Amino acid sequence: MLSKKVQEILNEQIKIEAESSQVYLAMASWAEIQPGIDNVTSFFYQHSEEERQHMLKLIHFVNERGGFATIPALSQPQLTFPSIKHAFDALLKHEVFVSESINKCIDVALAEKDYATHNFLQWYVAEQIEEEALARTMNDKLELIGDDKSGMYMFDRDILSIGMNVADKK
Ligand code: OFO
Repeated sequence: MLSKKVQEILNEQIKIEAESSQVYLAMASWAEIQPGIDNVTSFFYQHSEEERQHMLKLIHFVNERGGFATIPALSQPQLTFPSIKHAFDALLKHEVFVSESINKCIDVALAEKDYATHNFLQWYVAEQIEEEALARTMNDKLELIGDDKSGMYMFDRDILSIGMNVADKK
């Protein structure tokens, strides 16, 4: 059975995962109307879908442990970006924020001696390490590319495999 405090913090995390999905969905929609970045667009759509799965995993966990997962209202994310680099900067900042919020959940689980929730959250810790590493890799590459159009062509060509390579190093 979840304590009130653990249920509250996990419901907050459900909202953060749902908003993460919206943030990346907005990036995907913006990218879709930019010329020549079809794979960047797919990357954002896939990332949005993954965040929705993270939200659902939390909803099921809360409900299965005798709590009640509450479905939150969501705020509107940033809709447009001055450049692809700005979008990936925003993605990295958002992932760092999510990692901090997962750490807060763990703090509460430990304070409440809820070791099952602590154990469950380790999956999110590993996921955040991977996602932050991926976002940093993307930002480093975009920094090198600058305004070089052929570099951007290759970034878009390779982006889906960059994601897989970072995941393989785990
Ligand atoms: Fe939910 O994985 Fe990152 O944010």
